[in-house]
Amino acid sequence: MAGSTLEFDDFLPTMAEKLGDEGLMAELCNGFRLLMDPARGLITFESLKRNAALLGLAGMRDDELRAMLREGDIDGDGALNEMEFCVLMVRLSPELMEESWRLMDEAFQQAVSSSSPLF
Ligand SMILES: [Ca+2]
Repeated sequence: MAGSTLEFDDFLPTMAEKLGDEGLMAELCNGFRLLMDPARGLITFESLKRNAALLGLAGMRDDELRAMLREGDIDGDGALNEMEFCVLMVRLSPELMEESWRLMDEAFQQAVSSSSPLF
């Protein structure tokens, strides 16, 4: 890595808030550098697993991460290059967002309907 000292842990969530969906798509493509294995310049299963939390994917299981790699791997080398990653992010992100909204909504409905003492 060519000496970038940006604090990505702090940077990414703030960025997501500020940019909204379309801006986030563009930045997700830039997320390639966060997720790649610096030694290979590719996103591998190991580098994806290590860094998935940066993209809000911390809850994904190993088989889901593998499926994601397989899905994005256009040239079949078992890893994602920058172009493959960008295409995959743009394709997957609406689904991921939809899914997290659905889960949040479900959790909320459950909390309300079980008349949790928290409410
Ligand atoms: Ca590939």
